[in-house]
Amino acid sequence: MKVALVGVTGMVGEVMLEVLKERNFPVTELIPVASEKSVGKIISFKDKDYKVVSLDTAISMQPDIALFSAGGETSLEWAPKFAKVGTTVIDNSSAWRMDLNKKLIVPEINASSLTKEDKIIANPNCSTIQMVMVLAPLHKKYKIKRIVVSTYQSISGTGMKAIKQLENELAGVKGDMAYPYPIHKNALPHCDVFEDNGYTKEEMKLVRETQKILDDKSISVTATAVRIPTSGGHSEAVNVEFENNFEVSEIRSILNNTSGVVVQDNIDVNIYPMPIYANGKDDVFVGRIRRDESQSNTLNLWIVSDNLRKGAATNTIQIAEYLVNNKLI
Ligand code: 2RA
Repeated sequence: MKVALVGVTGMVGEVMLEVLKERNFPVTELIPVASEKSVGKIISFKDKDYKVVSLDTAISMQPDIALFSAGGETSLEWAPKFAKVGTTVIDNSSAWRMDLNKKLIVPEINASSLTKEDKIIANPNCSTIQMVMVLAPLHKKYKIKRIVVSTYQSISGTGMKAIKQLENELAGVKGDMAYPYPIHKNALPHCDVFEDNGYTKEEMKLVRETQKILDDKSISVTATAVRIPTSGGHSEAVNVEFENNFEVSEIRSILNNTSGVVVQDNIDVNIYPMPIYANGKDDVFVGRIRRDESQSNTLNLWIVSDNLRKGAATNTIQIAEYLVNNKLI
């Protein structure tokens, strides 16, 4: 499989290289792609050196698949050009997620909707992926009516500039700011830009993408996305109201039997998910499973996952694996 990795020098790009190697994805030739300033750089992959090339050069090499993590503008301009030469694109940006003609895929939930005709496939937002991984099997059983979610998002979701800002603040030195305020000893209710309705794009992604992935516009979702100075993964407090009642024991059993979800939930010995534990792992961890005693048919959950892995790189490569295994490329 000739695989182009567009945005190879970014944080998600680097994790995609790790995950491709870990999962032994059938890469016969790697085509590392980055902006002009990185062209010519050497990228090592599975004991072989590859030179970073430009987008134009990558297209001329006609990759079988292109894994994008290079921002929405690059994806809007270049994904169609790759698709035109027969390449299947899986894109991590928000560019194609709400496009009515593009699929938004979490393999464990809706990969079966993919066909050979899907040449540009959207990878959902990290905070959406971890939430729907847990809620999809519960929706199937109890039918979700409403979700109220508050996120506690790692600075790694913003990228290297944010990591550098926290390092500088901890060292007491001035430097470039990724955020409008200090992030050290702080919590910013501001992930991505604000929309006209007073919600941020990050919060509206949780609303819109959840309805698309679960294929149910009747699900009400409201979100508050908060940035906190962690680096291992995103955490989410989820309050979910179902149409039907449930037994908490049955919820646990369903989640314990959901591929890619790990239940960490024993308050007697302080067992619950945390970013320091989720960091570097591909599973979505769920705990603090408890009935919301203030409202019928309603459940509280705490969900943690590494936003760079299952939230981005691993989900992308799992989509690619599904395409290869089902002979869709
Ligand atoms: C964030 N989910 O955490 C967004 C994009 N990675 O900032």
